[in-house]
Amino acid sequence: MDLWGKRDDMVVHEREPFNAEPPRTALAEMPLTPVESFYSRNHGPIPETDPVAWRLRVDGLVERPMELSLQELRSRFDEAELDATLQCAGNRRAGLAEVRDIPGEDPWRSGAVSTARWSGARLGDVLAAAGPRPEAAHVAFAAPDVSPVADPPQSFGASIPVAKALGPEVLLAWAMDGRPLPRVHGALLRVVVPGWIGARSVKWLTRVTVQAEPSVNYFQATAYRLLPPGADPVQAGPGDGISLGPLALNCDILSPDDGARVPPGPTEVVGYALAGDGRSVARVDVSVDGGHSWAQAELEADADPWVWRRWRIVVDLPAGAAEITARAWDSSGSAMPESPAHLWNPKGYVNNSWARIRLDSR
Ligand SMILES: Nc1nc2c(c(=O)[nH]1)N[C@H]1C(S)=C(S)[C@@H](COP(=O)(O)O)O[C@H]1N2
Ligand SMILES: [Mo]
Repeated sequence: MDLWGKRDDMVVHEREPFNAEPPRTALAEMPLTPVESFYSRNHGPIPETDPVAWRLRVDGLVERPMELSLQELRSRFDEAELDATLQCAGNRRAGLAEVRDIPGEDPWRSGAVSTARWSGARLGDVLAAAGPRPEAAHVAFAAPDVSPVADPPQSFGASIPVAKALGPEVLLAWAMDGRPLPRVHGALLRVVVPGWIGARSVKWLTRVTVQAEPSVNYFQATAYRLLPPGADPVQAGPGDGISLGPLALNCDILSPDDGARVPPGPTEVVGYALAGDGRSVARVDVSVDGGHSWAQAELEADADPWVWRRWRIVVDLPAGAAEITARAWDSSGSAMPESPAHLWNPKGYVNNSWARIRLDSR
């Protein structure tokens, strides 16, 4: 269980808790990321769930609190199936860490993003059965994995606003790519919140609580918040900074690999772009001259907003040390900032600066 069934060439940032990402070229291979390549982000030891004893509690500001076995959940609610991309708020942190040190956080490269086909009950259906009271404003998720990272150590948790929780895309998923959820990805049940940072897709789910306020869990109230550049993250407390929820528009180059040796001349470049909560990717520009001139990449047809939009382009690589740059635009006309220096923040979240790779094309 060393690599939790992942491919041998995963970049392992930590073994305990297990934190690993695939090389970018593994993500280039196909639209759905095979489970063995899917990144894994954990804040504490991976719990083992007893499928017989396990129950999901649904409580808080609801008319009819419930306690459901997996069997009851599956028989009472329709099964929905949906492709969705998960992206960690720390994806591409390595680019920010080049600007200024980010102590205590893993330097994720391009691989803390992956796509799967999820099956489960719609959270909205389960909430409708429980009957939210009028004061209901947030839906909180609890799990048993205790994180030593939290101060004081506590189990992982998160919340999302009721309006998002009722969206048909938000699932309580028991399967990934048609198979029961693997333990490392949250068995027996996990939340999947498409279009939002991965941290809200709570794994090993045990409890859904409807409440008037956001979760006070450390990972909602204190971590996964964007602090101003001058703030001391060690001193940060509940409510400081911007709470991260909906994803920011982002894109990346997946092939060729950064640093690869590629002969000059026509070269195919492949990547993805992902827009935030319900927006869609409208255009991807690629440059081989550091952003002086741009060509538009060809976008894959599928425009489902919850899934990354893959793109490709053939560029004419100059001889010598070449650099390829990519940037995306979304359906609101928003673009990505040029430099990670403008985005640097003490915990290294949301690096959506232009994607860059350097190639040796002698
Ligand atoms: N219970 C629990 N859920 C969790 C986490 C965790 O540590 N514990 N990590 C979160 C974060 S930060 C991310 S990015 C995603 C990663 O999901 P994955 O490991 O299935 O790729 O799970 C989220 N859900
Ligand atoms: Mo994350």
